[in-house]
Formats: sequence, C-alpha cells, structure tokens
Amino acid sequence: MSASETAVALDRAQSGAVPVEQQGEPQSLEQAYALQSEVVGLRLSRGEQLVGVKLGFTSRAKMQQMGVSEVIVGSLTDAMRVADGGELRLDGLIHPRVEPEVAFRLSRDVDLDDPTLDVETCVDAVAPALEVIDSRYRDFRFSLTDVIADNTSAAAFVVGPWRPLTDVGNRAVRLVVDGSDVEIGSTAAVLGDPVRALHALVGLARRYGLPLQAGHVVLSGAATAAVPFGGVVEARIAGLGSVTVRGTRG
Ligand code: OOG
Ligand code: MG
Repeated sequence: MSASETAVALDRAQSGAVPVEQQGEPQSLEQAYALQSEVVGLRLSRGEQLVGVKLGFTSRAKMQQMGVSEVIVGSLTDAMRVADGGELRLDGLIHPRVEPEVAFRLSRDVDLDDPTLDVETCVDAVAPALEVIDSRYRDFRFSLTDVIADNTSAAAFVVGPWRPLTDVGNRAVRLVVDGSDVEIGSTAAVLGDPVRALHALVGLARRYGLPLQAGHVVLSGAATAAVPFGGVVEARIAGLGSVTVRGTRG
C-alpha cells in the first residue's frame, strides 16, 4: 500500500468503526508522522478544525500496557470534543478505552522557532480530562510507528472545569466507572510532573511540524492504564476537580 492508501484505510476504519490490519512494514518515525499528517488532513478536508494536541506514552503504566516506550504526539479536532457531563455513542467506535489525563490550555501561539521559548509562559489554565482512545488496528495491537500513523489512537476527549495554571506535580488521580474506582494513581506518573509533557511536546512539535496555537488543548498523557470505555466514567484529580462522560448505545 502507498502512504496515501494507508491513510485512507485508517480514515475509513475510523469513520466506519471497522478495524484494519497492522501495517507490518517497518517505517521511520518521519514516515509515520507524515502518514499521521495525511490521516489528520483527511479529517480537516471534511471541515474539522484543529483544537489541540495529545501526548501519548508519558507514563510507565501506559508504556507497559501497550508495549511501547517512546513519547508520541497526535492531533485533536473539534469533532473529537465531548462536553463535560456529555454522552459518547459506543456504536461509532471499535473497541474504545478511556484514561484520566491532565489538560493544559495554551493562552497564545507557541513560537517554535524561538530558541529561548519557555512554553510554560504560553499556558494559562489546567483541567482534569478524560481521553477516549480507539486504535483503528485489530485487537488494539500496534508497533510504535503504527500507532503514530493512526493519530495515536485519538478518538474523543472531555475536559473538565479550567482553573488558572497551578502546580499539578503530585496529585491523586482516580478513574471511577459507574461509581467504583477502577484505577488509582498520581499525576506524578506523567514524566514525574505533567508540566514536563509540555516540554516534550515542544521537541516533538518542532521536529514534526505541529502547530501549537492560542486556545489549543494539550492532553499530557494518561496517568494510569486505560480501561474499556462504557457506563458513566469520571476522572477525579485532587485539587482540580472532576470530569465525566457517559458511553451510550443505540
Ligand atoms: C496510544 C495512545 C496513548 C496516552 O495517554 O498514553 C495515549 C494508545 O494507547 O492506544 O493516549
Ligand atoms: Mg491518552
């Protein structure tokens, strides 16, 4: 398959909620991100707007769960956004999972060409968030370059109430499904402090040409392993509050 054919196959897998086979051919990171840009480009050509970026594999829990150990980045569009307390239909998804994250908001465009850039000065707010991931690959299995091409499994995201940027380095995190704790952890699982995800983001955005613009959301990566998505799912982060989404059928 040519790169463009692979991009179309991944796009169809997403829109039709039918999985595809892993690519099986070794790729460079540059090729994988070029493919991701084609996949995201297909969504943008249908009128979707970029609203942010997401980091992946910033915690050991996620690296161990998926067998991938390199920080990756993908794009978020407006079509992926679900309001806090809102619903997300399961029948449009393949095998969705959900994970608790810390979200940051960019208050101004990030000048990636500025060598003295301090990305923290471009962030004004922080919030608890949930990410729904849905690998387009069969059995939710992939190599590092497969998952990069698949826009890092991004499917949907929900952001809770924003509050002015504050230290979020070591906060208790609970992932609650239908009233029961299913994962417990700490924001410290995310590179020691989720703020470090912002610095990792700058390196990746420079290398792979991702724009970081005022108003964009940055998901810093899951603090715990992901769990199957369904029912009423809530992430509670100490001092930041909570965010909720409900998975519905039919
Ligand atoms: C890839 C996305 C990883 C995270 O927060 O670590 C990710 C996957 O697990 O399918 O979003
Ligand atoms: Mg995630």
